[in-house]
Amino acid sequence: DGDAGGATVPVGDLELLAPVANPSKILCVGLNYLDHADESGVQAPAKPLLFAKFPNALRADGAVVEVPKDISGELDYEGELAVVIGRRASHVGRDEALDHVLGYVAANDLSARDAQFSDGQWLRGKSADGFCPVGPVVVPAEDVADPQALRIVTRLNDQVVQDGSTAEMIFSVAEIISYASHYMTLEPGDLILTGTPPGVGFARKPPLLVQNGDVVTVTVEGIGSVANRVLVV
Ligand code: PYR
Repeated sequence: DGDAGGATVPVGDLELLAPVANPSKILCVGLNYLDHADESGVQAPAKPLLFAKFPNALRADGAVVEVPKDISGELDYEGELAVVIGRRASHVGRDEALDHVLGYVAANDLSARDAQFSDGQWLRGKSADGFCPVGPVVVPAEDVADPQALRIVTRLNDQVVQDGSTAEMIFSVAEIISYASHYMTLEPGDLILTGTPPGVGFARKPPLLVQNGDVVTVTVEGIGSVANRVLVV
């Protein structure tokens, strides 16, 4: 508002971070990598499997994720490429879908497997406070040559636990945006987590779950790393 007078606000980072701070929607895509569907013991979905988190789940890079004891039984990591919408998208085709992207950010779809799988739907296990770390910054779409050619590496402390590529997605970023936009209008600032490659903790033998004090780091090539310590409180 140019008439407000008073303080000027440096844009720079703010311009990029502000939309992510309070999105009207956080959509996620479950089972969007074939080998992850396999390790999860389910068939790959025939269309994007959309689920949601709320903004209470958002945490910045470096923030501690405090998880109440009640839901800390089977905590798991999921490294993902996330998309920030830049232009309202309603009923958009695949060919125009990427024109609606502001940029990309690394994300961790933290999950409490016990809650996720015991409820009959995933909300409680996916949207507890702090279950959606994103960061460190949104990289503008024009600086990302091909969102379907990005390596995703997840570390649990120093151990590499996921090492995949967005090339392996079943449904591309463009397909996800197009599909979702036929059901719900996507607004600027909305965040879409596009699914996780194989290597999640609950599917390992033996399971490798996130313990009190562990640090999970998700690195998306060319986009950045989001690292968060998890504390059980
Ligand atoms: C996911 O793909 O997000 C699961 O939690 C299985």
